[in-house]
Amino acid sequence: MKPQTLLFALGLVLCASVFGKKPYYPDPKSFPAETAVLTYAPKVPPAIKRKVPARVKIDLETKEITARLADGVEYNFWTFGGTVPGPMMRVRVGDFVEFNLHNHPSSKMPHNIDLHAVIGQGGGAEGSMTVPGHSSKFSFRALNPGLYIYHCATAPVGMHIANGMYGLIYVEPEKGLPPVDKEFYVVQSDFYTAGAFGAKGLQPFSMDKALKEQPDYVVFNGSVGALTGDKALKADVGEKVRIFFGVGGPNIASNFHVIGEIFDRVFTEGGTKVAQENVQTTVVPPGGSAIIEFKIDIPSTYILVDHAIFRTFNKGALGMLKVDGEKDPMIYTGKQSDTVYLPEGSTIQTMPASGAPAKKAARGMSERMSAGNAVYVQNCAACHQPDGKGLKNAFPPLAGSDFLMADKKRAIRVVLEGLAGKIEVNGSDYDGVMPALSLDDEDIANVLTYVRNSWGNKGDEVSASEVGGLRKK
Ligand code: HEC
Ligand SMILES: [Cu+2]
Repeated sequence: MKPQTLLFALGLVLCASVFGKKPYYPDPKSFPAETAVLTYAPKVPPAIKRKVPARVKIDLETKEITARLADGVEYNFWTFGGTVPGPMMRVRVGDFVEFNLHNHPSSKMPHNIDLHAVIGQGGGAEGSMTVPGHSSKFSFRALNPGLYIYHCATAPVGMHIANGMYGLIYVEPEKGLPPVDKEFYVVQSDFYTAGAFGAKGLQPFSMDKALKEQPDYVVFNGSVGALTGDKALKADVGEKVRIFFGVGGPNIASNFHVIGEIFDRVFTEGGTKVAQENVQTTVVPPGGSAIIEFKIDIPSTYILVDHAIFRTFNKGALGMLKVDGEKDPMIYTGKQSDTVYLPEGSTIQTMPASGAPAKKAARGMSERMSAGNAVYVQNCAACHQPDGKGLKNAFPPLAGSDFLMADKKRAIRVVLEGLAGKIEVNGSDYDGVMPALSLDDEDIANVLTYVRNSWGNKGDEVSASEVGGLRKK
């Protein structure tokens, strides 16, 4: 044999041993066994401390429930674990996961699970198809680290996802992530209801709107207000925050932004690289995710939004991160002055009329209250807040407002004509501008009846003719 031929043959053997060999996956029988910690949003399972792969057992139950989608609005959710999103799971790359899916006997539908972290038929869907009152088991090796969506993939798939069946599983890389002070689990998704946003009662799923991709609701963590008020995320000045963010869809990508913050680092698309630093808004598609990190410098209420902004102020995609701590005027001063600016010829602006078709007049107090609630949600809540408590120094409260309750005619004029100039409400001064809203007499009568009889307020009915009598001809 010529020396060249010998070298060539040797090369072949070497190549085969390096590239051709199947990678070696140790038998998980020798692994330590443990049960995964599952957490409900916005909680995140603890970081994994062990340095070796384990045999991890996960039990997850599918359950169909009726629950709150917004105030006064109920929905028949199909869920993992009884919540939307389903619980978050955390394993480590190389782990061998035994997955048990239990479908509650009260379910009407079969369900399964497609974990994007799984390499295998349907991401586990085929191995986990489970009829009501049954359990299925399949096992997988977590080959790729990253943050993955899981969802139900039972036909009609769109409907199972639209009804709430999704969540996140994080597969930690070998070295884990650098420690932070607070970790949060947030999932955005869209809902399609027979009634419009805010329409009361149990709302059935609208296949028509889902097909047109026109959601009535776009929300964080399964309902309007899941991350506001008492349920706001909390952190302190100086802390580092990490958000495990996913989009369940079914249809709508998120333009995720936190008002008043900048993302220091983003693992875009839920992958293992910090693909970008100093990010304002990150796009996350349905069935996708991102890991977002930032340090908090000053106290504030930071607002989590989908920056396709009508989704935030009109469809529910609004969350809060409340941060306490010491102010730092070297970073942000807060408002330093506020003076009236009224250039010549300026008046209160008028919002355009909606052009909605004429509607039936409400008969009686209870019809007025429910019609008024709908007007309130669409026209007033963005400023005066869903709970009527307003926002300090900006929007006066309607709940318990002495200004509102003292003078019915004045209240009608406020909504008819707008309001500017200094007023006092419950002992606090406000000097803002409320726009005239172009509502008709009926809507104004309904909304004022509603605000004068909600949140502890007690007043009489406001009629459309009372409003008409005060309308300037
Ligand atoms: C764009 C924000 C905005 C919207 C929308 C809005 N308001 Fe106001 N509203 C204000 C501001 C600001 C004031 C205080 C104005 C001032 O300081 O002179 C105010 C004042 C009031 C007051 C008198 C003060 C009080 O607290 O009692 C009433 C009553 C009121 N609004 C009712 C409504 C109703 C009802 C709607 C919906 C039909 C509505 N507002 C929509 C911003 C808004
Ligand atoms: Cu399902």
